[in-house]
Amino acid sequence: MKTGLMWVTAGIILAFMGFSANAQQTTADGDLVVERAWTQATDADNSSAAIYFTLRNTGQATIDLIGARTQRASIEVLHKTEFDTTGTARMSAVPELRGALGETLKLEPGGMHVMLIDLEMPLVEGETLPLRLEFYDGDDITIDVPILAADASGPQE
Ligand SMILES: [Cu+2]
Repeated sequence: MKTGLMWVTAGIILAFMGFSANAQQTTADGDLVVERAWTQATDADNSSAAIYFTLRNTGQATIDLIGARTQRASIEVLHKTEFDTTGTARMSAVPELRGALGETLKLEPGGMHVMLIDLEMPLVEGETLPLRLEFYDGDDITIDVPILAADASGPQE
């Protein structure tokens, strides 16, 4: 009985940790901290999604995010949204996102993001999406990205 209760309690704590939009996730060597990860729910008509988070460089060197991987999509690319002379938003692939010493990279709507293309199935609000971030120095970190409402504009403070 007691063991069962412990597992239930642990499950509840983990569920809260997984769902907290502002949960911090840090690489093993402590060189960077990922915060405020989120994405939007998608429907069957939309097979792509953008993922946002902030990346805080807490180490002694420049960090270079060079890729992302998830089981949930066929293709993952680093994207940047820029506005052309007519004010139209255009996304283009970038080879890396670089964060200098002490810098915080903000991936947010209208700017940098991780683009998931060809989703296996729609992203459901309330669930989380595991996403592995890969860095030039060989570091990697798997973050849990909370899936917010389709019209969400970011995690609540
Ligand atoms: Cu994009």
